[in-house]
Amino acid sequence: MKKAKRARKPAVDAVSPMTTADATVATLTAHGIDTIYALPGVHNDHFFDALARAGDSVRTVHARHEQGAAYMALGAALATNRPQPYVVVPGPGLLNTGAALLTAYGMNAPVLALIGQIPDADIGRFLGHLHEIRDQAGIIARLVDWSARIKAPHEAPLLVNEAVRSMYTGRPGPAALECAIDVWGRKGAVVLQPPLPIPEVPIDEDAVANAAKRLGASKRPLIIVGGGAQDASEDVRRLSKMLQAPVLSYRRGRGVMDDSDPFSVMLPLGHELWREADVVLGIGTHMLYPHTMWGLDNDLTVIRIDADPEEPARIRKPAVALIGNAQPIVRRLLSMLPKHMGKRASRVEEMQERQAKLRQRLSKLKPQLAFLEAIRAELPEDGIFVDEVTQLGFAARIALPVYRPRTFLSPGYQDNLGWGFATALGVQDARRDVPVLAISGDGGFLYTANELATAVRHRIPLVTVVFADGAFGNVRRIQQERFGNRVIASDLANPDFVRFAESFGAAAERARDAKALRAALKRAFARRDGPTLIEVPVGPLPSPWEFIMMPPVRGNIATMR
Ligand SMILES: Cc1ncc(C[n+]2csc(CCOP(=O)(O)OP(=O)(O)O)c2C)c(N)n1
Ligand SMILES: [Mg+2]
Repeated sequence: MKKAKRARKPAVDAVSPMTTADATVATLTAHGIDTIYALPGVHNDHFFDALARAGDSVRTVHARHEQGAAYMALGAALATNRPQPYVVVPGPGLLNTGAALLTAYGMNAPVLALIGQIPDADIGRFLGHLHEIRDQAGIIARLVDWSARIKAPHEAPLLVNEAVRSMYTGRPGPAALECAIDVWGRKGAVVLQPPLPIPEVPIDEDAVANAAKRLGASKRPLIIVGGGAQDASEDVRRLSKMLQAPVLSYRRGRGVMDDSDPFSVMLPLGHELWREADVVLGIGTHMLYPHTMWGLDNDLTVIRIDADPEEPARIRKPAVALIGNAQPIVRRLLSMLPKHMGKRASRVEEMQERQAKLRQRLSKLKPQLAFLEAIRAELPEDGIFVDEVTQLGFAARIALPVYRPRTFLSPGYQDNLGWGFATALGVQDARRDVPVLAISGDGGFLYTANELATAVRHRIPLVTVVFADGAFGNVRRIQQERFGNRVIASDLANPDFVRFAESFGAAAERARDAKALRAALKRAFARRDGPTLIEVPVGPLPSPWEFIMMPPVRGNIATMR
């Protein structure tokens, strides 16, 4: 794995007396971790002092709200796929990070939550200590798959190592470590340990052969990719070519295929191809929409590749389940497939025609598409787009061309409004070498707009475009269309976003149309010393939902579930 290469040898391997905090920081740096997102407080004072004494080896980026710190860690983890810690106080501090941690779980992101605790001896006694919360460990255990409490200095290296390994083992995702206020500063004999190797999952050769046989015999195969395919991009592209199979992506799988390839298909075309498909290969995706909305029947063979052994059969048992990391499995499939298939007729022209027809249909979303064109024209191919739960985000998921893996970040099934701006700050902080663009609605942006202060303080050159329609526009449209125009709780009183951003010391301007947005973006990307906000005032935008929530096209939903 990438992280093993970057891992450093711990500075001390002999037994030496250290505090729990020092041992934790030393082990984090041994994993190549060089940044921690943070909001301090008395429970973690010894830990912060260890960070201060660690000097240049770890950069501490402090946010203005714990959710900001946790979203930034999420962004950094998503941008790099490397372990990314954040540290906060217990109780309210932990709960303030809840939505970010939940989203990290849903996105299988390697975020490490470091959470303070009340005095060790009093945990569970309900004495009313500062920030005490009932069963904090139990709450954390519901949010992540792996968690533990560090109870003594010598445990720190072992538990940090296990936490990091857990993030890349089985179903990937976040992990958490608690430590009590009086344990961080406790000194004891510590043996620092190098990072643990990530166990390789053996490939089930019979299952791969079975999948290769079925894919080789297929007439109209379809590949569906999710977040779990991001590191298998090259091999998925080869597989698509070999099988002449279109590859569908929606939110987390965007960028696995290069959208200049006509075989890279977005949701509405995928829906059409699902109806015709005889064999579907799902790679690192829940396949929830196809399974639960588009319909299944016995003429459709489903093959799944997933890191989580329990995932493939959750909705319906697939014909073949291949468990492990996508990349080596797809590679093995590629080597076996030629035995099971002849040369295939090219579907390039067919796919080009289908793409052209879809573009026609999508022209219904013209206002959104014009803004997305301006964005794409200025955001370089390796620039990273961070999506939000807003009209422009919904359109981007089905229409923004994406060319490279990990350059389109969307919150996945949580679709967690307000995640975008602070997450994008973490992305830009971790990838200062590429431009990062966040979009937001006026609703979503104010969830974490306070973190403009963090962006200025830490000179994070993120560019944010806020599309301001004076409403929770999506909610309002549903109320208008489906609830007899009884509009409730969906109008918004907004600040002047330009003056608001400027008051933090950020650069800001207003762009009233797509052309002005493009010009503003050019100026913004040229600025690398701090954040830029661009406000785009918009009216109501056409609904994208007919292209996203699509009806059954095969089988009988009721009997298949
Ligand atoms: C955490 C969370 N709370 C509430 C929602 C429900 N929700 C979905 S879209 C939306 C409105 C978004 O408003 P805005 O950010 O202004 O985007 P717009 O639809 O106006 O473009 C809301 C409240 C959600 N998805 N996530
Ligand atoms: Mg809005």
